[in-house]
Amino acid sequence: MAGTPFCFLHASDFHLEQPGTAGIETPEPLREAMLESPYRAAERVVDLALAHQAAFVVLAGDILDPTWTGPRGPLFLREQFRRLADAGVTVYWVGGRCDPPELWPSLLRLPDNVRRFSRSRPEVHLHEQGGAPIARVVGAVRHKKRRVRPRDFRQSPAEVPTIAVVYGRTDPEKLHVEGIDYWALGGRHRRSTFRTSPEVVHYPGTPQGRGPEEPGAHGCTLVWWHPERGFRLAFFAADGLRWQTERIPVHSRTNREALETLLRGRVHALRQSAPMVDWMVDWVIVGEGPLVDRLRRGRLAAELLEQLRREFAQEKPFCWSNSLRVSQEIPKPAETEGTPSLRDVFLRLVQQRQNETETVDLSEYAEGSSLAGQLGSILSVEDPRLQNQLWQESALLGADLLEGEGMLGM
Ligand SMILES: [Mn+2]
Repeated sequence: MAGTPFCFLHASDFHLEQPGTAGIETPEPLREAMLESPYRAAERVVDLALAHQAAFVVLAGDILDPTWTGPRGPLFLREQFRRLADAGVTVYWVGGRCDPPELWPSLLRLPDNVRRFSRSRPEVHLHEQGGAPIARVVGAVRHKKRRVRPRDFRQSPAEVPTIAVVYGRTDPEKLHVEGIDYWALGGRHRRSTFRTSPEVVHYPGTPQGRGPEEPGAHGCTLVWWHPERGFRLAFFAADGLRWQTERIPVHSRTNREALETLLRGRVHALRQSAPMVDWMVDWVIVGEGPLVDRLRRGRLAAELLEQLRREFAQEKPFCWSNSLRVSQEIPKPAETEGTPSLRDVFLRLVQQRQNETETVDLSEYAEGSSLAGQLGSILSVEDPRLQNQLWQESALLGADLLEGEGMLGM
């Protein structure tokens, strides 16, 4: 392919209407940061486009739902579009589930640098720079009743690369049609690249995680195109607040002081890895031993959580410990020779029973009791999810209760 090298920015799912989630104990400054986080992330995306002199920005849907943001959302976005307009950057915006063109307030005119796609049949824009075309951008709004039809996007071959902007779930395997070199997708909150050759199939994900189910860094993608090298994608973080689940392994001799040191060390490591972001951390302690037992059932977990919050949520960057719990994985019996401990016998039984898929039926234990009739329905568990939970809880309880059994024999 001939043509001029250029760079563009690919982003989606700003969801300005969705603040992050925070527990009731979250301190005020962090709650404030959480409410603002989608806006700050969107602003950083624009900063990145300007800093890297992107030729254009591609927005692949779910940018904002104006009915939920109120006037603030569209006003903010118009301001960001203006910043791009001042630098001569065009915005190609395809609507998704929450931002169909008809929801945009008609009183608020979009700046001229914004091209909104408004039809469900693909429209083609030729992007020019200095009077010469450098890229083709093809886009269509989501059709409410049907999945994306890749063949609708088919284009005749061109001298310049062609970028298709599409919102929604699609089968990445099917995104292979004549004349499309880059599928700029939106609607998935997790960043994912399905293919980089022969064409690129990429979701940049949301620029801001909203809760523990969206952990790790979030941002947008800067894409460089070169006539010989094709597309090169680079991730840039835009989030100001980051969720993380940190697993801390302990063993049977780990004591409280050692655990505190491990936790502190991990906080420092997180802060060092991204000094500009605030962290929301869920701690999971993995392992077994007396300490784990105390964490599971005593006051210790609450005390440690309190301590972490006092120590690391006073100054920026914040590291707020959202929760601290013990992993719910059932321990394995020890592989020792000789007479196994009662705990190991119990754990082996658990392993055996887990592989069987029978209904858990405890009604025989209630036989002869006056409550048998009333209890009948809860003593026989058929729901597989509930059954699993029951197994897990009872296995953990048993393992913990038998933990110190060696002592009894002494
Ligand atoms: Mn979305």
